[in-house]
Amino acid sequence: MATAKRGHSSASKPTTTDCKLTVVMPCYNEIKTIDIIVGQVLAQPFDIELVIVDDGSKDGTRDALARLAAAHPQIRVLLQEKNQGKGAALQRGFQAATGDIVLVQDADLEYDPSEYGRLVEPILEGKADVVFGSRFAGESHRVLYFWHSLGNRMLTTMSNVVTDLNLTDMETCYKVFRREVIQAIELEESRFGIEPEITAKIAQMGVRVWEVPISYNGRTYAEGKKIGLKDAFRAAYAVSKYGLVWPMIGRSPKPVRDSDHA
Ligand SMILES: Nc1nc2c(ncn2[C@@H]2O[C@H](COP(=O)(O)OP(=O)(O)O)[C@@H](O)[C@H]2O)c(=O)[nH]1
Ligand SMILES: [Mg+2]
Repeated sequence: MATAKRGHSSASKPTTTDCKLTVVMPCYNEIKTIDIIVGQVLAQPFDIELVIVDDGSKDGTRDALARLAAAHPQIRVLLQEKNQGKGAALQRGFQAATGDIVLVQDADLEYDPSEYGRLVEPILEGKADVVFGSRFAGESHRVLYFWHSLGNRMLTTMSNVVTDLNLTDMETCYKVFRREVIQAIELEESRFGIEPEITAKIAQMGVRVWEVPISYNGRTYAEGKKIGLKDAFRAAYAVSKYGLVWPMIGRSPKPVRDSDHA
């Protein structure tokens, strides 16, 4: 990682750099949004490697991805033979990543790539190993489902209880990692249980976690949102499956030495 190119909102702080950013995009039947989101990602002022993992799409997304990959050398498309879930797609994308920093980007338009600058800033400043973008930390967001947001808050609280992290949005898509950190974690969850699993394993590593506010343009079920009650139950199960060992055995976070950071 090295020098600064251009910042997000604050001109005085070092922000985007000529470090390489790998954006891992899990993608399942997103024909309505894939061209737009890919355009938005590639427009960000980073040296970007965009790893798109298609999860067995059947709506024409695969043809769109072939066209996009042919037009943009920064794009690598990985095809899952059959639908396996967001977690499996992320696992494949993380292993394929070659950038200094790895960031998760969903293929719908709920999260805004113009916020990458603020998301990577704590890592570039050498303060963080992992950054979560929080939809509940004060940025603008579309007003949508109450029960859905209550579910999110409950899952975050349950996760915090077992990990002893004070996150405000465990389920966020925007999770950013130093590549060495995410590639050191063995992941198992194939579907939406991946979010609490990543969070618990990050907590157990004792790396430095930061949270930054992000905006959120949530979509409705009519607009294509797919996550549902079943996924919430699986996430709750994953919170206890991967998180419970942590306070029980009273392990202290391992200090991260300065020499561990690029
Ligand atoms: N729902 C769903 N999304 C998947 C799957 N595999 C990959 N994805 C991608 O994972 C991301 C999150 O899914 P999404 O349905 O937007 O979740 P939600 O917005 O939280 O309801 C999107 O980019 C999906 O295209 C899958 O099997 N099911
Ligand atoms: Mg989504």
